[in-house]
Amino acid sequence: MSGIRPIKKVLVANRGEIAVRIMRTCRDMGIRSVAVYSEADEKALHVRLADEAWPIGPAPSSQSYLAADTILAVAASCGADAIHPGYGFLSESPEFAEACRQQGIQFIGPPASAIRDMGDKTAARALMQEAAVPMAPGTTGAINGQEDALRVAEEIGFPVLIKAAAGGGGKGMRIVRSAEALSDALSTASREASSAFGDGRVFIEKYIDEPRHIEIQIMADAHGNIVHLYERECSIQRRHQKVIEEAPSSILTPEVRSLMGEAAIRAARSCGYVGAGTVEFLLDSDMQFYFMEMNTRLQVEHPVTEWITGLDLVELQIRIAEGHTLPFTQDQVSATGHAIECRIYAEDPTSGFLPGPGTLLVHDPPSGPGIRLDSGVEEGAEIPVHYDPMISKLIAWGTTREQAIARMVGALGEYDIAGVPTTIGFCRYVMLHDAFVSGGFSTHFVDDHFMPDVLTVSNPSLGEDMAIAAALYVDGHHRTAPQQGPGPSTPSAGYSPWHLRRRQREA
Ligand code: MV4
Repeated sequence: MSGIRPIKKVLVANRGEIAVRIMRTCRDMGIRSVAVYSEADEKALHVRLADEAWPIGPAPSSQSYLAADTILAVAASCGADAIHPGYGFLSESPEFAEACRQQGIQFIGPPASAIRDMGDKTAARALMQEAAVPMAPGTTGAINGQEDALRVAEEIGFPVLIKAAAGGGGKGMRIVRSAEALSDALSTASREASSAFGDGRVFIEKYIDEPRHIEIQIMADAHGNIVHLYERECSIQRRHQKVIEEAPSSILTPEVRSLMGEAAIRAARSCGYVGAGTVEFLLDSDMQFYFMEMNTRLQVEHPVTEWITGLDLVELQIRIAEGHTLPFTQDQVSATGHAIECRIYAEDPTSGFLPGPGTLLVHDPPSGPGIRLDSGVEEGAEIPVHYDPMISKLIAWGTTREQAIARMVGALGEYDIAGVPTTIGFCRYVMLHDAFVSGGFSTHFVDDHFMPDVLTVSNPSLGEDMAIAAALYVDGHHRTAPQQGPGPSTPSAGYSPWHLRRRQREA
């Protein structure tokens, strides 16, 4: 008995770029793909790209992309052997993973038990301690009242961080710098956690100041083989939303990288993990790393890992779900060059990143050597108000980090979008910033270095940024052909300060 259950038809329980991304790999593998779509997505790209498409309800996610029973009914009707949940929506619902299994449909993801264990941050800490995965000092269970909190806090020393057991992604966190502030913070955090998650349990960790966020991609088959696929640096975030990710991290030493990789593998093993997963760590200025959480899904930023390793993570997920063993060992994994991803959102960086849904009147994406664009939209599409306002992910690869940055700067300059505000100018600002270029940044980058006025037309400091960009572009880009200008009235399609200014006037 081979134990292989071939997958011939995959229902993609998601929308946007990730649904499109998954369907493309299905197509490569000769697997039929099934789209589900809400009333807001009738004309969406993921619907057009699928081999079949089924409506699942009104626009609000709760009545469509989160409607587990409806989606399972579609899976039964269309004869799908497997469901790929993408990220967000039902991807980290242990109940959904379990319901798939009970219906005889392969959930392309980990066992429900692993999702449940890693979803409870105190349970996760207990498992990590058992598995000798480094963690910030703190509790492995929930805090039991004020006295317990004070005892723990004094033992580990202030500042401490109160986190919600059911949280993750930064919701319901409180930094506490003194014993006097502890009791108020504890009740506020617990109350917030109750209303946000229906679970008021909180725990305490030593607060790591100005950390970097570095995560390890792991891949586990159902036969006990687990590999890591190196790290992604995700320190450039705003309000717990990643904006720019890269692989490899520019500051990890080979020693720390392999320690982190091994710790991530132990983390995965400790919860019986199967499939693609990510172990997030905080890295302090002394290069000590601490387990933060494990994400039990394919992540938005997976393309940077794909590019440096040459692997298709969705293909691996599907092969693993079919019961195949990993087709390579850790020794056979290698990384080449450097990849950076910019998430392009329909948000206005000059007004607090306010989402700006609307019609994508122009969508003219960049291309060229070392450029990948993962997008779920086409020109003329609506960016609906109901979902995450991400338009696309722009990924640049170079043999060196400098070349990757230069290519990204060039591509951001080429990228033409009209009709909605975008974070293109913001991403360009980051790419050109000294702190980013030098690699000396932490999770505080956006707070430390970004003020909306740096993107306005009259800001004189832009001139310096432009000089840096020009230098980078010339040094790192190694042009092979003259840049083509789109016409006499518009600037060159490559790097140009005027191009940025024109876009901002229009936005
Ligand atoms: C921390 C921390 C400092 N010390 N834990 C933010 C998301 C949530 N998963 C946990 N987070 C943090 N946990 C300790 N012990 C700082 C953060 C944090 C953060 C982490 C990664 C990226 C951006 C961040 C922004 C603010 C706080």
